[in-house]
Amino acid sequence: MNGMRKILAVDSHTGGEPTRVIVEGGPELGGGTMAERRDIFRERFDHFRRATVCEPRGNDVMVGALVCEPSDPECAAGVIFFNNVGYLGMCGHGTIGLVSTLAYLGRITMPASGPARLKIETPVGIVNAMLHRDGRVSVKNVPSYRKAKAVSITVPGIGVVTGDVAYGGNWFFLMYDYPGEISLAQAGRLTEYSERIRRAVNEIYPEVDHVELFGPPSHPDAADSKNFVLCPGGAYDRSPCGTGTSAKLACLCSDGKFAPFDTYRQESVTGSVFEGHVEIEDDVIFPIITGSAFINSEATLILNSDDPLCWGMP
Ligand code: PYC
Repeated sequence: MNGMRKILAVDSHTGGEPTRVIVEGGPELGGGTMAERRDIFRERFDHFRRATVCEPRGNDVMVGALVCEPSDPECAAGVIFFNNVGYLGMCGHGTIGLVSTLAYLGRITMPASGPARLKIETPVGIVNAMLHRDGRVSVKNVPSYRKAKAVSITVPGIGVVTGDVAYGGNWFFLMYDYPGEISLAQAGRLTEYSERIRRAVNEIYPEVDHVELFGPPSHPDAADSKNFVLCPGGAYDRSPCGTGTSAKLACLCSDGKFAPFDTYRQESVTGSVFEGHVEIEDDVIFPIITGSAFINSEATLILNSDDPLCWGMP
């Protein structure tokens, strides 16, 4: 690369968790499925991921969302999510951020009444989104399920922990009875605790890349539970985590503790809340997550070939 390259991005946050939607200037990934394009992104353009979400332009919490032409003509957009260390299958807070960004850019037409409905293609399947008239966004996620119930694992420095392994668009280990306090003041301790769990869980379930700890909500009238979610790159989710809430709903449904028309409210470690519902079709659980995103900035990222950190911190 010689000289300057410009990338247009819109930044938002969903319950405190940032999403950087790349709207122009992304790599050319061809016309395959979103999973095929994600693989090309990873193999040939990983430097673009680092340049847009890692320091010095981004940070460890930032989630990138590359908007693509969908391969399925029924979809309004395709998207590939990525973070400081790699690629995410789905991203709940990121999809809410993406829909709010498309609305901000005038790319969603509201019908005369009711919500706008759009399909979005992700590497792990099509999700159905609704932009409500008050700006909230609901995402009907990909099928979610529990793979293993009440798995007991010996974690060095902690002891035996028990939890479920479940899929909600990403893979989670869910520990329901975290013995300490879930609060921002404890974020360092929660991160270290979850890292230890992840390392031990990965000996048996290498696919698990997120750890989700649960405790009581701050205000029982405002939420049903509070969580702390460790993401693959070591940052914790500031939002209640859409895919993590989906994994939790799948577990609750499998235990017969949650059914269509019930409402579940998941509070995050920062105090933001997602509302969850489920639809069950032919015994397949589709979680529906509702939240709000707010636009923070429109940015032109400048990649200057003279900059030794042009492609992000090593
Ligand atoms: O909301 O699904 C989510 C998510 C995954 C990683 C960060 N946020």
